[in-house]
Amino acid sequence: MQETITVKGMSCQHCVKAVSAILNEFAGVSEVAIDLTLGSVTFKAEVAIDLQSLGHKLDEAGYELV
Ligand SMILES: [Cu+2]
Repeated sequence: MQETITVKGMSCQHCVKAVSAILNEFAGVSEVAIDLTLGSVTFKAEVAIDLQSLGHKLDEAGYELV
């Protein structure tokens, strides 16, 4: 399934890489695409990912899952 989330705090390609890397830590996630202007992160997930865990990891990296 395709999912789209909104992440606050991304401002450059470094952020794109960092957030992509976090998403890719989750099993079954692929095709992560990030729109910096919108702050949107779109990805495919074979299984539902744990949004609480994702939010925690993003928080640790200095971003916020909205
Ligand atoms: Cu950045």
